Amino acid sequence: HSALATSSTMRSQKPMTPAPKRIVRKETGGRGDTLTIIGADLVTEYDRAVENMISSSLKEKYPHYEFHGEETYDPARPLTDAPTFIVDPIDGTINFVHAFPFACVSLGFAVGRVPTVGVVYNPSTKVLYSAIRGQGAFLNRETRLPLKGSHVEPLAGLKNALIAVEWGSDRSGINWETKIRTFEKLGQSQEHGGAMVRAMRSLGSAALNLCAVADGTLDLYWEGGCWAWDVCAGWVILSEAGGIMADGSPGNWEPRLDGRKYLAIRGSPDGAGQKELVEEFWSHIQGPLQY
Ligand code: LIP
Repeated sequence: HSALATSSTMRSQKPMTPAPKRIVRKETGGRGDTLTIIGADLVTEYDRAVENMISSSLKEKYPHYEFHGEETYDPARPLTDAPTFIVDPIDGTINFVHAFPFACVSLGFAVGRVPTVGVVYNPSTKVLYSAIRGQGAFLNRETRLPLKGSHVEPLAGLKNALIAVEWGSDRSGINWETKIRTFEKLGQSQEHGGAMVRAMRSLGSAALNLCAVADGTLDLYWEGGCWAWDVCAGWVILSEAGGIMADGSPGNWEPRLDGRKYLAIRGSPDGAGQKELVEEFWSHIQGPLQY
């Protein structure tokens, strides 16, 4: 779809993150988004250049595998069971544009729509997460996840949890209503019927949120509206670190890779408290998520 180039309005440019030269606004098209979300759904020339670099190199080395990337996604070619690279060249583009150092390259690979290989790299912090299904998850190639000591605390309910939620780019309609009513319920005191989680964060990168749940920094992450390229890599890392991925809507323990709503829970000793935390969270969701 056509794109409209505008000049960048960078306010602060910290040395660790290269400053995007211009922002290209997404228009109505491929992903079914609407023009009303233009202000929150950005793509820079860097997103396109990085995806181009990754896809050319992967296609050269693995010509028989499919490639599914955020910037070249074609809704006429949805995800299939074929071995597929699933890539977000810059996950956390808004952070990247604002030089907030929480953005990454998210490289996933799925077979039969099962997330199988995941690599997530944040160039600002130089932190690399990686995992292969059945072979464990690693931090900076050497340290196995979960980090020693990070999962010693059993999960002890939402009121003791640090959780991540995201606004996403679509700020209207039924899904937005469900999200904001759920955010309110999660934060509200228990005497008033809320869950009163310890705290909520919105850090702006699905892949890094999943890695933070994998390494035990976060207890839980919930989002509706993101895409397979946002979650594929992080999902492998999460599962291999002992975490679980459930559906973002109540009742489904086996979410689809392209289902667009996800609930991730960190590992704990013998998995204690994981299912209970999923069910407790589901009980606070205030309406449908329709993707
Ligand atoms: C973004 C995410 C963010 C989420 C947005 C979007 P982008 O990816 O990672 O956490 O809330 O819906 O998907 O657009 O920066 O690659």
